Amino acid sequence: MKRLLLLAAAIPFLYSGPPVTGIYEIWAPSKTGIVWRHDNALSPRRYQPESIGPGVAIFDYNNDGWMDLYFPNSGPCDFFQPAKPLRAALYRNNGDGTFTDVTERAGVANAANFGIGAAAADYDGDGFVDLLVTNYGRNVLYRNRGDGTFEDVTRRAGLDARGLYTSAVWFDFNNDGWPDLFVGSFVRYSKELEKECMTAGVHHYCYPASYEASPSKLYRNNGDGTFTDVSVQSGIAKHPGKTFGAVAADVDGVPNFLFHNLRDGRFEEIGLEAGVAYSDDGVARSGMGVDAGDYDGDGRVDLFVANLNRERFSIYRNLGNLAFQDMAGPSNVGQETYMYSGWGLRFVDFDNDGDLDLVLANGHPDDRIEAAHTGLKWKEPLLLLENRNGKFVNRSMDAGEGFRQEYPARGLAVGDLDNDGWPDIVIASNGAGPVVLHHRGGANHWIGLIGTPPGAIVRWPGGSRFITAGGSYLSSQDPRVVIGLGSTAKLEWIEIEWPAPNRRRERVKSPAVDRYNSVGRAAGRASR
Ligand SMILES: [Ca+2]
Ligand SMILES: [Ca+2]
Ligand SMILES: [Ca+2]
Ligand SMILES: [Ca+2]
Repeated sequence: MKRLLLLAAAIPFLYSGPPVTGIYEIWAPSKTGIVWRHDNALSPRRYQPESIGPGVAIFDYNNDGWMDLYFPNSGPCDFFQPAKPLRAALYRNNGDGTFTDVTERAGVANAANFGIGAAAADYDGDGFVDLLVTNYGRNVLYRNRGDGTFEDVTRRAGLDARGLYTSAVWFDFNNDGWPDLFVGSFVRYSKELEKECMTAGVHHYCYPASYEASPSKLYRNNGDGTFTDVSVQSGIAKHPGKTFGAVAADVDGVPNFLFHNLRDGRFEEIGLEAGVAYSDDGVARSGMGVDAGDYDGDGRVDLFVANLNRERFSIYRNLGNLAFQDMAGPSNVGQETYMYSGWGLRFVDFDNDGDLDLVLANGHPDDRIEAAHTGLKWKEPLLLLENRNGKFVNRSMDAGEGFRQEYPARGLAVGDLDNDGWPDIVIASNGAGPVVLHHRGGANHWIGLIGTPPGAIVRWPGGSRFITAGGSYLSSQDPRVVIGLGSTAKLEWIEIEWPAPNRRRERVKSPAVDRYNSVGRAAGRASR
């Protein structure tokens, strides 16, 4: 351990110039064509929603097998009238490292709203992925018509609600085969409700404790294009929180919505047990970005929660029976994250060796923090932490130039943008352009699966992977799963356990490795 620390500290002195290699390379806007930039609506008054977004969605809107990108933008609201019209951006992936802005033709500009986050799923089962955009104002559901265009069906679908919405998650909580929708609400907010938070006569963003909590929304998908608001009957409305991130995972054999709220930023005092108190589903409470994944390979889904600086991030090991233990200390996560404020994050096997590593996007919520606190910065670096038997080793120093820069990062999504089986990363920054980090690849083998829904479990001779929904912050992830196989070039079998209620197990013998395989309904579609 000591030796590792010394090596890491020595690297900057060994190289005088920036290394030309690294695990990730930046795909610059000049190469990708992704020149859109987020406008954070920054005002001298520092209205809270300015500091919250944006997220990013990775999804294949035109079913050509290449993952496309969607970025929400701010827009008109009670405290902000843009000087010139602002819009979100949908970029079509051309499959050659370039992207084409198709926002106008697709009709997803969301220009009338103050956009924050996005979540993609095929809610109506027509084979085309739809898009829910969360806003300060009213959320928007864009139905994918399948011809490259979308229609706003929010009102017809019954999703018209006003508020300050953050992360949304599509997840079939009642196991009827239709994806339901959780929409996190941050706080009760309007221009009039904004508080006075000042240092030396200058406004800065208030901490969440300044605001009144507001209940999140849970909508049941009726299967006919409409939704029923079940926030009250599900108990979610009884627990007004300050929800930033949200993830859905099967932590105990039944689907749980694990949403967390700030509750003055104190997770430890509430405790997860106290938080799992509504109906039969679980509710976890705390920090900002979240994710779920079985990082220690014991067959139970663990949780990760990012917090504000000096709070340490939490990695909750699932002990079974809905008991969790924070492993921040022993896992090294606490030490590596102590000075950061975390937003988008993801369990991802970046080295394709079979275990889940972590990528974290950070940034202080208050752009004026540097004037108030020495040692804290608005822009912070990304972190890449490699899982070595449950301990996380900081690999940021050799992860490429993207990990040596600092960003006002918020959203983060992981997806394979060039279909080479290696996970690329997209960061959405507050008031700046997105950052696309391309994985340079490696020698390890992998197998990709298309068509594994949230709630499914994938097993192979070397381990298992739980398919979750949501996670990160304001963002939506590549729905495909990639299993890293290390040096193993042949796989005897891979098994998919489909979600409840049928829990059917489907075993494929000698599946093709180093490529994506369609399974279930996706396989049916592919063979048509
Ligand atoms: Ca596409
Ligand atoms: Ca659809
Ligand atoms: Ca790994
Ligand atoms: Ca890739």
